[in-house]
Amino acid sequence: SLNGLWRFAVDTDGVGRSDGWWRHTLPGRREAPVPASYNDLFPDPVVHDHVGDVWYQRVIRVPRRWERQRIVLRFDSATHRAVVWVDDTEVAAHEGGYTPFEADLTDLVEPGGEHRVTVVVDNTLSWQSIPPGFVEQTPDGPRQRYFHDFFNYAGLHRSVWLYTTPRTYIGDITVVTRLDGATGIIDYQVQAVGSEEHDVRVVLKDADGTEVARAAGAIGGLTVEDVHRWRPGEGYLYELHAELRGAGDEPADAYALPVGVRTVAVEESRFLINGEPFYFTGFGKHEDSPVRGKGHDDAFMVHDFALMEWLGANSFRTSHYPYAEEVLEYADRHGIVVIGETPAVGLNAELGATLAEAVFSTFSAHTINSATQETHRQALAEMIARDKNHPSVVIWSIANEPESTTTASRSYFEPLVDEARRLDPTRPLAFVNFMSATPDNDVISGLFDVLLLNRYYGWYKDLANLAAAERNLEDELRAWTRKHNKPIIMTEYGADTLSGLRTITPTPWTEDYQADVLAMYHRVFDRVEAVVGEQIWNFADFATAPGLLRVDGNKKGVFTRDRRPKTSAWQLRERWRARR
Ligand code: ADA
Repeated sequence: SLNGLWRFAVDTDGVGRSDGWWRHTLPGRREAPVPASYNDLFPDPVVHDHVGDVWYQRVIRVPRRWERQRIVLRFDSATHRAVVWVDDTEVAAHEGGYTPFEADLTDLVEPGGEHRVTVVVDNTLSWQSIPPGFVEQTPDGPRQRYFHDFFNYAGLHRSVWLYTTPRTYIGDITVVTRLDGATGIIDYQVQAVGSEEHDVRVVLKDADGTEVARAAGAIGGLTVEDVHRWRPGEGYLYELHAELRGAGDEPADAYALPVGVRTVAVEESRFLINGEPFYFTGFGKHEDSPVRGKGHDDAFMVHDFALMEWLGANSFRTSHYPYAEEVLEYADRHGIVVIGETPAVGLNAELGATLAEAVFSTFSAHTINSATQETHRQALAEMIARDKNHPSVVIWSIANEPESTTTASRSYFEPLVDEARRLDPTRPLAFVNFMSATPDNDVISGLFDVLLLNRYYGWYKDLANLAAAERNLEDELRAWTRKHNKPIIMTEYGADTLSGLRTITPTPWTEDYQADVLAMYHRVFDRVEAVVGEQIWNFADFATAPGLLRVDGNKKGVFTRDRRPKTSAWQLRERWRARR
């Protein structure tokens, strides 16, 4: 891994693209850790609220034994876009902040040599980016504005790798699993890249390392009798060993892929895993922690999963972007169910227009356009390419709270839905529906398999009137069921809550009010059969954008930002543990 401290500069340090800074050593004034967002590292508002380019640089040493190998530089993410140089040569450029990209350095670097890697990372959001935003020119300089409710953390907040493979190598593997009674069938496809002749061999081992099936050929199937299923709560994994063999049968490349054998299906208003009805409990989350921002951290990850386990939660949504791969690998191993989401948050022209006028005193917004659609298509394709083999992922969420009531939204989403189904015909598809959408004005839900609803009865609607909130919530859920007989997952509900604020008569912002709001929703869920899941907004308090009406971030967490429980945690623990 190339994690650790890199030289770091913001373009206001006098380091710019027009000066060709990749040809120079960055001024050594600042260093930044990778993986981490850079925003909170320095007590410097210029860095915290920076709009535009930042620079990362370090020296890499290529091991001498990598002679005649293919050498690859991999970035697990660069938010939101990056250009990479090795010495003076541009080797990669990538758009989209939450999916990986690679540069093939084979013909550029010298085994045994040292090379300078320079990365410029640009955090600017525009009408063409996913997520969308715009830059407002103010007398004090540019300010980034956007239509989503989390801070625009940026930088190299996931791992960077330098790795090697043979010249002819396994470029990709796709597995799809099926069940036929007690028998599991794993359809696989191994894609080899390179000019050398090769055969493909595939061996499947169980969790003890015992071989249970084998096959030959780039495309095929493996059959396992009495298969051990991947199940919610029990992440049983087989391992598929794919091997390329050269002309003289010598091993060329090999790759081991964990495989969970499970099926996912929607039948009327039921959501089935392995043919059995599944009820989602858990959260919408964020990659968010003090100091690191969105920087991936194994300690925070394990702690968050341990807290979810303590509560008895069985699932979460990667709101509002694909999370670090480590998170999905953990979910695979521990049987946690995931709704995977693209970074298409804030694609809401109606809301954007209202916000733009009310908060930013500017024009009406156009977040739905063909350039955004193309960026969105790429983000969707990259998410599916990265995450298709994770058994934990059971639904793709194509967007969070987009506009969904106009003909423009219909023509925007139709081709994206077709594309998602072409890329992955096996997983149910959904989008997360905004609170102003109703069964009557919505024009896109018919394209999808599951209804994901974000509703704030008792907070943005019917504040401090939980009797009205309860009636209105139930009426709305029944109306959706009448219109589309599909499973409903409440993917957001909750209330901002200041940890430590208590009252005897529940009052908004208190811990007691949050507990009452959640209890009200749960009574309704238990009465409406089509509801197959509850994911509270949010697991923990998180940092938000300046400009939205927030006090020190979004406080809808069941845990504080440093993961101390609020009162509602015990109520959830009782409910969710009893359900298991
Ligand atoms: C939206 C949005 C979330 C969020 C929430 C809130 O529904 O999907 O990102 O922060 O509102 O708390 O207002």
